Amino acid sequence: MSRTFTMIKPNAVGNGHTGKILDMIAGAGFRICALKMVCMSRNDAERFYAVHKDRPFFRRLVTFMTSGPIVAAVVEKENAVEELRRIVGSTDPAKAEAGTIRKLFAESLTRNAIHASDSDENAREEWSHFFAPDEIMDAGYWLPCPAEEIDSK
Ligand code: 3AN
Repeated sequence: MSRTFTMIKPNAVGNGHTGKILDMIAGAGFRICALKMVCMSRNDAERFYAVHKDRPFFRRLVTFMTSGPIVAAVVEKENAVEELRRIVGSTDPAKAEAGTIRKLFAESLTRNAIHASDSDENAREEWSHFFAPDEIMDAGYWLPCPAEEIDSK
């Protein structure tokens, strides 16, 4: 089992699509291990997107990512990085495949609804911006507790 990091971006959160996107991720067989809604500061966004700091779209990206809350999550499945990027679709929504999250919810290359890490190593680095190790739940926390055990208390 492997994990990846995802972030629902301000346009998708603001348009009320958080629940639908999380449902698509869960429907594709992912378990949510960590989940949090936060507003990134400019400094947070600049650090998160540091690899893009020399790209022409960097300022636009930082301004967009700080324009409203985002929902950060760590999700788990076999081949998590590859599988999540498959259901997220291409960076450019015009090229995104039918049925992908970006095809449904992205509005432009910048306002493209969701981020998904592109490698195991980047996933670990990216989720560390949002989650302390003890905020990422192990399977034992979210596997359902047998009802009798609770009802008998
Ligand atoms: P992805 O998120 O699909 O892995 P990256 O890592 O190449 O794409 O780019 C990070 C983010 O930067 C994208 N999600 C998108 O919001 C933004 N971005 C990438 N390329 C462009 C571009 N040419 N113009 C505007 N924004 C861009």
